[in-house]
Amino acid sequence: PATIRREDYRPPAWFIPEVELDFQLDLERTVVRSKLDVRRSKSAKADEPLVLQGDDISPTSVKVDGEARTDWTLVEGDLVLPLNGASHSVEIEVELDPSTNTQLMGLYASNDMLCTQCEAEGFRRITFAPDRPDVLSRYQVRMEADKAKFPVLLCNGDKVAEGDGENGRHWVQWNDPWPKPSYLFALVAGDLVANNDSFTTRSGKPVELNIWVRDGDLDRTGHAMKALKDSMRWDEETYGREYDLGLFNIVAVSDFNMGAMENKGLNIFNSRYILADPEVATDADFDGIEGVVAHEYFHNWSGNRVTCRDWFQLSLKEGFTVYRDQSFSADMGSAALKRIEDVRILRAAQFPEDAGPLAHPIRPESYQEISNFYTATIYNKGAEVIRMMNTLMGAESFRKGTDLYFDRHDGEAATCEDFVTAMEDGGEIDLKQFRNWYETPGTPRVTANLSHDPQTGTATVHLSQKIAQNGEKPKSSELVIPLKTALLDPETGAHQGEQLLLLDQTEKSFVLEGYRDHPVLSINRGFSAPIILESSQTAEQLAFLSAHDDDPFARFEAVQRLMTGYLTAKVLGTPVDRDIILHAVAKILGDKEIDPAFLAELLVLPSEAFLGDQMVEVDPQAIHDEREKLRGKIAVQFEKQFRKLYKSCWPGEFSLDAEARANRKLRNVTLGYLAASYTDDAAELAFEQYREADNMTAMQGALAVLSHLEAEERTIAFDDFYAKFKSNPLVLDKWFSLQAMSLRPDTVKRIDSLSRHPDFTLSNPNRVRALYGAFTGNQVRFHDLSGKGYQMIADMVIALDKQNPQTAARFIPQLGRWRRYERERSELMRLALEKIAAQPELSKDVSEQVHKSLA
Ligand code: B3K
Ligand code: ZN
Repeated sequence: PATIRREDYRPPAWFIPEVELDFQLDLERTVVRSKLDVRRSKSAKADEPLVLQGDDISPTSVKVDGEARTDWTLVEGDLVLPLNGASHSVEIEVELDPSTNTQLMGLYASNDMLCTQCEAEGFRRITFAPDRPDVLSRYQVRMEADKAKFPVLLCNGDKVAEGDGENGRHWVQWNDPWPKPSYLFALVAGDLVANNDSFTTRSGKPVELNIWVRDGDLDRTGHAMKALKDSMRWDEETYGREYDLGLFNIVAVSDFNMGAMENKGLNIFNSRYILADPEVATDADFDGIEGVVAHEYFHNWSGNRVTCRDWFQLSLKEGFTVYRDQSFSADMGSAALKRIEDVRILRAAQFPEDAGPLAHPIRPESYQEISNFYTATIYNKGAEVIRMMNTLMGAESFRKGTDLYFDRHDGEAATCEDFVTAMEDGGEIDLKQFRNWYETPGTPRVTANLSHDPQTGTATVHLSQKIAQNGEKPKSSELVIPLKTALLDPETGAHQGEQLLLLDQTEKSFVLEGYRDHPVLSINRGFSAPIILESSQTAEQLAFLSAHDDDPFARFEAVQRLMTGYLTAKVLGTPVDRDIILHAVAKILGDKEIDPAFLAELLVLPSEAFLGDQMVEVDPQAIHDEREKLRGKIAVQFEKQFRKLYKSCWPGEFSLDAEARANRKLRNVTLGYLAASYTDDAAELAFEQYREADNMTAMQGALAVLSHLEAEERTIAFDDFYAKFKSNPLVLDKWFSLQAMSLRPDTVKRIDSLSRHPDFTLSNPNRVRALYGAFTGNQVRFHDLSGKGYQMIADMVIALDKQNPQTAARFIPQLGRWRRYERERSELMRLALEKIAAQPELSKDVSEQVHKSLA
């Protein structure tokens, strides 16, 4: 496949100010007529032909200025039409069969409804067009369909007319006043009902809000609607951004490759990010909905009003919008817990990516298939880079920068460089060197050492940075790394205030005055920079921070570092002291001030995957064994406390408020420890929690414990759960996932049989992720030495690639980490990749990921 390079960007030769589309919709045969008002760019050559992208479509008719034309050609799917002159009207007709579109890109069918996904390059599967984000058009769309089968017809913008046609058909005319790139086009046709509400913008404009779902799901849309209204208010208050249409529609669909899509005025969502009630959704699901609804809504400004010039700029909208949704969720709930969650995600998904063969900067230099670049790097590291700007600039100056950015580029297709320049101009700051973050792949390593001179009372923080050398070569070497730091009194833990240390050279020292005693270093507080910290802190100092640090993230981090240090030493067979950990846990458990949700966070051991990431060579079984031993020891040592906590945090009547949620979380964590304490009643306890649960958080927590056990309670509970929820696909996904995450030795076999379960299908991405996605996260079973786990994933990828390349390609990185594992596993993983690579007809998506992983 061809490689597209950032440096090869050329502005479009033709612009399309106006687009008219007419859809005759049907599941098997849809006719699309388009009328494009094409204008030659002043900088284009006078005989530059019109090239309109197409993918898997062919025109049934082409007309220019009303005259039929036959002198067009199809070149690699694209329609090439010789044209002279400056402007024309081009009409094209295309026929589609949405029912056979298994890629879920373009126009496709999901449960008898029709919907679209165009980002990044799906519009070209609907009709021929300059399918690139820097061509913005005003769209007028007429949709016509059978009224009984498709009573609801939705598109971007405002509904301007509707009526009944012949033969039981009806039509609706839509007009979107805001020029947009083709990737933001969307339509939906189906038998849907709406949760209808309204919002008045701060300048007094009324907005009609609808969340469209299938009949029967209506009473599960309340949380999403609240999140939408909260987001609309928040964006007004925090960024001064108001909604700009009279109508905002959201539609939930069951078959969707990603989480959701920000199409102008018509967001389309994976139903898992809309539907929730306590009986079917966990607290984490509720949070996911709030975050994704906000994310898509925020795109209306960061993405839609100001869009991307080309796909290399993807982080311009995604990194910024993730940062915006993270800040929103932090404001809606607990900022401390949200930050811990954000960092967990970054470390679980982005750090490994940045350390492997698929590493790329947040603004990549090249790609083969853009769908492969919707990555944790673009999204989550992109968000960290925006967060660092905020840290450097301060909130007020940051806001001045974003105001100028929105103002200056409204209605335009902008670049990351435009964003940084606007932040500099509006916020009055120099970001010249900071720009290096945009082109540097890899997670920087920072070493931090503290020295102290009792004579002068000075403490010196010695810092140095090292840029990783992997993936695309960095052009630059020195990053601007903002490190929030405090020096804690070794007795009391008090400090004289937080300081921002800017590490902007390879090495730099900061001398701080006024420390009679040797203070304890608390650095990268709040995770102010997305780096790996290599500090020389002793276990004693970490234990001190884990008891005293007033920055919740830093306190959490101290516990994590303490445990990580212990566990990695154990795996390597290095002598290490365990008592210090047990003392730290005792202190945490004894801290009366601690909030239960935070306590639960502190008690969770670093994940097996994270521990593996700290090692030069990963042995998942050894890591698992050591981690379980420590868990068991903590569990036995503090069994009484855990039992007491477990009883005392019974959340009572269901509520979504912070206290009830905290109790549910702590309850699940303590149940996990009780089960790990070799008590005889683990299965009984978990089963009782399962039976008595009035909410999914408690049920799932109980099932997660049962899933590993050899007890009849496990079978009874899983069978019961299936019987209860078999008609709810989102809950059934949990049933598949929980079994795929089981530590039982027969898990690989169980997955094999689940893949033939009547409820399993490769056609639904949620179901595929539920089974196989959960399995690849199950370190000890996925990495079973038999290699069967790898083979299973390879075979699934090969089968899925024929239907849905985008979703298939998402599984490659798990195998792509083969170089990190011990020899035997490494070889087996590589063989699985080779098997995929040897397939005769791989999609561009899978081919790019596999070849880069093997290179
Ligand atoms: N912008 C969409 C991504 C869709 C990409 C599909 N290949 C979702 C989001 O980030 O909001
Ligand atoms: Zn997004």
